[in-house]
Amino acid sequence: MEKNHVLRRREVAATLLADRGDLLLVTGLGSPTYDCAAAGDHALNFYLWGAMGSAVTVGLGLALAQPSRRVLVVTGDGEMLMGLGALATVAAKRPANLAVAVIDNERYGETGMQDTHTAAGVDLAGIAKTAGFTATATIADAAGMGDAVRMLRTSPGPVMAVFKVSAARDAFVLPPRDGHYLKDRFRQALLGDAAVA
Ligand SMILES: Cc1ncc(C[n+]2csc(CCOP(=O)(O)OP(=O)(O)O)c2C)c(N)n1
Ligand SMILES: [Mg+2]
Repeated sequence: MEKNHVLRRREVAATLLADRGDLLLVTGLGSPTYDCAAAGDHALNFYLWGAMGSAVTVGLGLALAQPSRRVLVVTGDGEMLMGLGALATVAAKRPANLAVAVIDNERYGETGMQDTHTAAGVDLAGIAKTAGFTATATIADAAGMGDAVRMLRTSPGPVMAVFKVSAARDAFVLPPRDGHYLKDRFRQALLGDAAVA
């Protein structure tokens, strides 16, 4: 049941991050990281270069530690499938400031475009909703983008939007890769002088 989805992942990421304000961003490894870097590197971007399956739990920890800040996790369908248990933990903690965007190309893009289970119809938004997320949506065309972005930015969380995107590949856009640098840069931008304590 392969489908040709019309949304392009780079446009989705750029739309999600336009006028981002003081949004805190966590990105899942691989292509979603490149998509967000292509939208513009930022000190409040925390890129996960590995740790497949943990993007949502990293976002959850951040959301609980910084309850007055909006936290957005942008990850892939393969990464999300590997960390499904995180959705239950998020639902149990109910962080009102946590939003999850899944860029769903129905493939493990980074490793050769093997089908993921979403290609077989597994419904990530449905899983999140049933677990206890406040609101979820699956978006497959540009008409749904505005409402989805508003939900991710402002609706009481936890919320999830799944964007069904084309499996076309985009050029690599690689942000900094040094984990210490990224962690220190993020902490400094978020905490200022308190980051050194
Ligand atoms: C534990 C672990 N298993 C496998 C990999 C290899 N790997 C890196 S990215 C990736 C695919 C990610 O797929 P998805 O999240 O859907 O991102 P896409 O590239 O499709 O946007 C895989 C299998 C890894 N880095 N770590
Ligand atoms: Mg994928």
